Amino acid sequence: MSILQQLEELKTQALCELAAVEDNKKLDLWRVQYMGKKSRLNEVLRGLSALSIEEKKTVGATANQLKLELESALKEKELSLGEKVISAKGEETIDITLPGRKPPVGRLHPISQVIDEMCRIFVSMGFQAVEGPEVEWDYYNFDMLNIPKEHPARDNMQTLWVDYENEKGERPMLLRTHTSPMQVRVMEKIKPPLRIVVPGKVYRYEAIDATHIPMFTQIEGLAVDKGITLADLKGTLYEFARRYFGSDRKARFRCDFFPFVEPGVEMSIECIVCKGAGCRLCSNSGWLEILGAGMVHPRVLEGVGIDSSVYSGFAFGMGIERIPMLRYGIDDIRLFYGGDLRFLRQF
Ligand code: FA5
Repeated sequence: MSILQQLEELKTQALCELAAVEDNKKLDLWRVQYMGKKSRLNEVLRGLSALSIEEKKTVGATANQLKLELESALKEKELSLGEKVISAKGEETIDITLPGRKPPVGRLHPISQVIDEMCRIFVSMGFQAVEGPEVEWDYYNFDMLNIPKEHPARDNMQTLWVDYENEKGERPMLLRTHTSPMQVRVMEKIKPPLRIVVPGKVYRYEAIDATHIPMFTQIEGLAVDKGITLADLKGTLYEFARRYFGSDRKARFRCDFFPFVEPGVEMSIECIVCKGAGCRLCSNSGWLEILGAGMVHPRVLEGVGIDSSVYSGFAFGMGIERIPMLRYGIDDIRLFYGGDLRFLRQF
């Protein structure tokens, strides 16, 4: 039998015997037999110098690996027997004075924590939090938002279709590309005055980089009442930025286009990593766009039967991942979904 085969056999035998050990006395015997000076493993390790260079490489690595495996199995066994002590009568008892072992405790994912915090801020401003479906009709995702079939704005939202062309070419289904379809679903059911926020996942067939991923989360905001103006929109979002980022962080609005608002704007926050100087996170612009917004388009209001000559409203859609990135200086969005506990445990 080759030395490697002998080591393999030794491993099986040692681990089987260790599994059967029930008390510390037997564990000591096991330790001497398999890990002591005169053990077979030690013999092999001592004899390495007599082997050829090639053999030394393979036998040495296998023997060292086996040593590590036996040490860790021994440690585990010691822990599991740790609470057992031998009484004066030679019987095994449990030492109840030992501290208990802490069970591993999970926590909410950082994005869930941010959603909670954001909802709390908006609820304190009079908004109500609601949720909607992630698999959506083309009708709500586009048509009712003033984006008809041939509208070029559909191209900006790289859509993942669930059912692109059904037999009659009607009501195709998709993974929602934004949370805005909930504007329509809510207004169909609730008549103004209304103020809601809608957090949830959205999906886009998009190239991945430090600020873009194909599944991300958004929070939609919608307020409809008599006399709502762009000043209300700006006031609400400045107040959100002040409460979440602190009063010394700069925020800016610029014009933007979305078919379901008029006028449309985007809001950006000064980059925390470079303080506006330009870096990878902000594509060297010094700013990171966090949301699109605007005054609800009269066609959207009329589509759900709300008289746009009486009521007006504002809406916004914020990318949630970018919010903690800007607060904590996280320079890659992929970290949220990489499953690396060293990152996740920091929240
Ligand atoms: C929209 O999705 C509009 N529905 C927003 C809106 C709502 C406008 C209401 C007007 C009224 P946009 O495609 O720009 O807009 O996305 C909004 C935000 O989502 C962006 O500002 C950004 O913060 C975030 N975002 C967009 N794409 C990605 C992506 N691939 N990965 C991570 N975040 C993204």
